[in-house]
Amino acid sequence: MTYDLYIGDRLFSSWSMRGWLMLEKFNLPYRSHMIGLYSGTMAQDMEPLAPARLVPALRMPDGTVVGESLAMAETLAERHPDAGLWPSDAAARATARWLCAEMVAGFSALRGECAMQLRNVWEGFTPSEATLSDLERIETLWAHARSVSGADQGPLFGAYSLADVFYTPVAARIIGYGLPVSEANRAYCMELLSDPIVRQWRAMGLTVVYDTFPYAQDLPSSPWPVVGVSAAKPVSGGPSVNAVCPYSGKPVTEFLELDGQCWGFCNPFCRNKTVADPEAWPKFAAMRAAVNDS
Ligand SMILES: N[C@@H](CCC(=O)N[C@@H](CS)C(=O)NCC(=O)O)C(=O)O
Repeated sequence: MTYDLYIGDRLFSSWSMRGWLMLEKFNLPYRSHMIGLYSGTMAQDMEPLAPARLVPALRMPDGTVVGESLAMAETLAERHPDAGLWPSDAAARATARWLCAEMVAGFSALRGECAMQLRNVWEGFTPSEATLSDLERIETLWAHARSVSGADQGPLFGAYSLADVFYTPVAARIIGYGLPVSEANRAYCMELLSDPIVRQWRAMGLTVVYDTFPYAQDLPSSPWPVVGVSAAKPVSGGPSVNAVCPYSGKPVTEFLELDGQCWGFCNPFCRNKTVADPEAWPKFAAMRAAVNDS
């Protein structure tokens, strides 16, 4: 039983990120497929999923296609009642549904003005009044969630749930544009973005090189605060410490250098995602630790 998840460019597609998190964070089996959001192939790539026309889209094991992230969330929660997608407490669950629905329907100023991008932090961005008012509303909703759940920090409803999934791209906008929120809410945003799973999503996104960066701002930027500047860099040849790829076990053909050591991978994508954020990948970390701690 495997789902097929159709997503767009990871650095920018906030809805794709939600779709991916709802499978990945709750350990549901899936294969992901890229849709060419910016390459001009989107309509053609989506044809087999018609009438779904936006990403993410989910194909269920029986072939049924679900467009719209909230419908995907509800479908997955119904099919996997023990996976904890919604909070177990009924009041918390109802409130979490409300927060997700309001996210899908609202915050148009924030979404329009601050397109999600996971590359860097824009310095000196000035939000409009309408965006400030969206942020106020988001903080009100988060405070309400915490008053219902009693969780004064961490996931909104105590245990990680779909509410945290739906607000992770909001956290990326708050951090990526330096938007004003309370210290506690900034800490919550940083916690969402520091999740190793979110770091992996971002690292995979960074493997794509854009001739023109979509949604560029005419502003100075600083490094993404979760990771900083990666200490790894790609190199053209070995020999590497390892003979086989940490991810596939296949012989290595692509290389990176990190802290004076050369490591090998079996394909450029896995090498590049590791260059982007070496700490995000448990299998690579375990391989390094096995060599360096012995
Ligand atoms: N309401 C949809 C929104 C999906 C959406 O807007 N996806 C964007 C990418 S983040 C998209 O497919 N854009 C392509 C387009 O508008 O042509 C959902 O909840 O899934």
